[in-house]
Amino acid sequence: MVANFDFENIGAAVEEALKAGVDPLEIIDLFSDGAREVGEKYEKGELYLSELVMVGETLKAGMEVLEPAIKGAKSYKAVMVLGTVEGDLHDIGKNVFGMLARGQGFRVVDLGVDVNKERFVQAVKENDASIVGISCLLTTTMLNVPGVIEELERQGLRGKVRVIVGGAPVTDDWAKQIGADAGTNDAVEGLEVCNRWV
Ligand code: B12
Repeated sequence: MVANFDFENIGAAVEEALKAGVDPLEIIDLFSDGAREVGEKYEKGELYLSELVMVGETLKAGMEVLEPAIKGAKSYKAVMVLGTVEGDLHDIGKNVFGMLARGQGFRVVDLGVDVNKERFVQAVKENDASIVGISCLLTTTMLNVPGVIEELERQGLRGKVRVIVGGAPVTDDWAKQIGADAGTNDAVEGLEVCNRWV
């Protein structure tokens, strides 16, 4: 459904799957598979940007129906500041991760997309956060992630927070090389790491 950008019917299909007892995490995996397939086609020039936009809308429509099935924690175990790095407008994966984190009892301060290093640091201070989650989907905007970590260091906050970077091009090795504590292209794996930290 994602790969066919069927944004009109995806909500009903997700609802049906949930009613049939399918695990919401399994549905997220299917979304990611569909997005990957589309991304590859776009890369090969088999799809237009307008179709990529429609895929984004389809993913969002599906996530809207999925969200209530994942939410549910009443108290929180840690505060996490989350945002998509400067220059990057992709937010679907970040929202998936944020939603799962909320569902597991984190208070998530979501700063949105195109977030510069100063806003990340300010939000850490204002919310007394212990985790910073940075999303990035473009190889070009990956270059902006080290700046956030440097700014945390400059302001004396690096020892107080753990930093996790996520997004399709992110690997744990790369994240550690740039001074983050962890990196992943999988929200569930990211959440396991955060749970170990608290
Ligand atoms: C939908 C989409 C868009 C939509 C975004 C809509 C939105 N609101 O987000 C639109 C159409 C706006 C878009 C625009 C562009 N896009 Co785009 N897009 C995609 C696409 C198809 C899917 C992304 C997605 O939502 N995936 C589904 C989610 C669930 O997966 P995910 O983001 O990876 O997130 C998962 C994990 O990574 C993780 N995660 C994500 N964030 C975080 C954060 C933390 C802390 C943690 C722990 C985990 C985590 O959790 C999620 C679940 O497991 C990808 C293809 C791909 N393979 O990713 C291309 C892709 C990312 N886009 C690409 C490009 C080139 C662009 C544009 C530059 C196109 C253009 N010419 O303008 C622009 C850039 C705009 C900008 N400045 O950001 C390229 C990037 C290539 C590269 N090497 O950098 C890709 C890879 C497509 C391709 N193969 O060419 N795009």
